[in-house]
Amino acid sequence: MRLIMFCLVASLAASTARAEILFHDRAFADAVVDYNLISGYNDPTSALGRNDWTADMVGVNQWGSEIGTSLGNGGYLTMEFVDNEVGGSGDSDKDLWVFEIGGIPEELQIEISIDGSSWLDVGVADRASATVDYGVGVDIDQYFTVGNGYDTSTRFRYVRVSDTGNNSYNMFNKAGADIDAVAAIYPLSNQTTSVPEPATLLLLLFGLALLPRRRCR
Ligand SMILES: [Ca+2]
Ligand SMILES: [Ca+2]
Ligand SMILES: [Ca+2]
Ligand SMILES: [Ca+2]
Repeated sequence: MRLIMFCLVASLAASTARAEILFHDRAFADAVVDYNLISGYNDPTSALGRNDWTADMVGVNQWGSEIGTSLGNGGYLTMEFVDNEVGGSGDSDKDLWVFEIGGIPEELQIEISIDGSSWLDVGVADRASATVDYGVGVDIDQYFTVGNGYDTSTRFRYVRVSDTGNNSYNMFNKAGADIDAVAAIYPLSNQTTSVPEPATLLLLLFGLALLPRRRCR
């Protein structure tokens, strides 16, 4: 299941047509709550809504401030999900996808919140390599404990992404981690469209399940 979800999100970023089949627009973050962007590409709204990045931008790193925003050294961006929420899958599958983009993979501290004031740190998300240009997934279930009271029934409305200070800051416009979009994967039924052609989705899932593992690493 993890492999399928990884491929599924990968195809989401790689193909607009498939993205429209699989994920509803509402799966993506809806509003900017707070930010401190220490870069030239400092329009936080470019991180809202559906992902804009396409693979043909990777070679020459040609993407504009309308595609994504750059956090800069120690910068952060807090977003709210208004027409959807973030939940845990109940296992180690990725629950949240951060479309960190650009020719240099850069790491992010990720926090989530129910109310925007009390935060759960869900670790550092780090893209595997520049070839994984569609971002990085986050599993939030591993941070649920009896002590914090969070479980698969908990729904989070806020996500804060912060630059760790360990990234590349040579290009001011694109300093630090670069965010194109943030999407909730779980609860799955709330984030996916009601597909008008179920056969298409089934064929896609079947095809993805048959992909050689190495293609998805
Ligand atoms: Ca949304
Ligand atoms: Ca999970
Ligand atoms: Ca950058
Ligand atoms: Ca964007």
